[in-house]
Amino acid sequence: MGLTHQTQVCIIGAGPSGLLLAQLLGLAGIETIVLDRKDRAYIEGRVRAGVLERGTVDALEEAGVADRLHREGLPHTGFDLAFSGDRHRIDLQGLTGSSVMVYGQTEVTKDLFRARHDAGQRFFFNVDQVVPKHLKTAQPQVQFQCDGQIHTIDCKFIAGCDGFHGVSRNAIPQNLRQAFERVYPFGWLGILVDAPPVSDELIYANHEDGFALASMRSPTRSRYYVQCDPGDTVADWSDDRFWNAFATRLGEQAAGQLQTGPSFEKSIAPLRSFVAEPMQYGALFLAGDAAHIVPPTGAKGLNLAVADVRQLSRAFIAHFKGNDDPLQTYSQRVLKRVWKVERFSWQLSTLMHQFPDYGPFERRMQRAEFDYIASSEAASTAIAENYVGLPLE
Ligand code: RFL
Ligand code: PHB
Repeated sequence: MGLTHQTQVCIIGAGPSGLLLAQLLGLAGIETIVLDRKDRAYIEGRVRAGVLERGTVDALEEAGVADRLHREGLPHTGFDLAFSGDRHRIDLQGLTGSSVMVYGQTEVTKDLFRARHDAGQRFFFNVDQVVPKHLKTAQPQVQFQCDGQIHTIDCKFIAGCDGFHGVSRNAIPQNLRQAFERVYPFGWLGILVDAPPVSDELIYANHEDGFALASMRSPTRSRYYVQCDPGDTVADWSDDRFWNAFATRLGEQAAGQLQTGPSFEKSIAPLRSFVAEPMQYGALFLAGDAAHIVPPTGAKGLNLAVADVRQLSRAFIAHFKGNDDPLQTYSQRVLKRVWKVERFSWQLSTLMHQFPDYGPFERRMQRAEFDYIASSEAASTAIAENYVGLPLE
């Protein structure tokens, strides 16, 4: 005998997608239950994204969780591309009239958790054996285990916000789904350090030793990355090795400003492009990393997740007001934008990394593309308009 619960939308996953969806639906008076296989402290501590598009900031404002973001976030009006030491600034503000906000995903997640906690959100943490069921019927269910008991949630809809390693995507019958994937032959090693950022703006650098990215979390906290081998572990990267690689790859001019220090977080992320189609099956709707992954080079993953959730929340709200059209077309509408963002992230990753199978010809092609971008306002604008975020479809 298990325990049974009722809600309107059962949300699987308490990452940014699931929490924002719960918040936007909650504000519209729609009831949700949120499940996660981890707990709140673990989720809040997961260091990931750092750059928010204008549309993401708008969504967080709409959700009523943007006060701290406006106080503590760092507006950035441009960033640098560097190639073997040469630098070109992409003037986001000048080329598009828009800018981005540097504010960590950890902080977005904390703000959302606080808002949901204050609103009395029903959560289940540390859940296991999650199974979305009866998706093509009028009585869908989510079954799971928690604290040694079997629970069943009866709901109208299920939102699969459980990230790339979640179960929701695979609940769509295999013969009805397709996956498109590219795994890149390298990873990113990232560190956090309490030292002022090497530059006021982000620097994405391609050097013959590999890619490096200088980012930040605050005026006193830096987030730096280097391209590493896909099989590397953090044990292969002492702080000394990291700082040497990072300084070389950034180029002399920037490296001259570099303040180092002991890293207090170090992790490796693989790079992947992935899209699952469709993003809906019966009562199940996918959003965020559950349906698609981008390599982090364009800072798009979290932003894409938020764009999905914005559309999905509006579609659920329309449904409960009697209009089913936006839900019916959700998958096809969001996938159009997903593919454009996949294209940009893939293109920028291809331009900025060292590929093990590249020879002198490909290297010259990368250099020519960098020189073209640096000399063409049209090419710089194409990068800028993608970086600040494409409009919702
Ligand atoms: P998440 O954040 O993975 O959350 C999914 C949640 O689901 C839970 N879960 C389950 N719960 C219940 N049952 C199951 N069976 C479950 N399986 C999983 C997980 O515990 C988790 O809590 O997905 P979501 O919400 O869609 O959010 C996506 C973003 O987290 C992701 O796209 C970004 O972090 C990507 N990303 C970046 N995005 C940006 O927009 N800008 C950036 O600057 C940026 N930098 C990055 C990044 C990702 C990185 N890594 C580590 C992958 C930098 C890095 C290094
Ligand atoms: C980050 O600050 O973590 C970050 C910034 C830009 C990216 C990826 C990650 O493209």
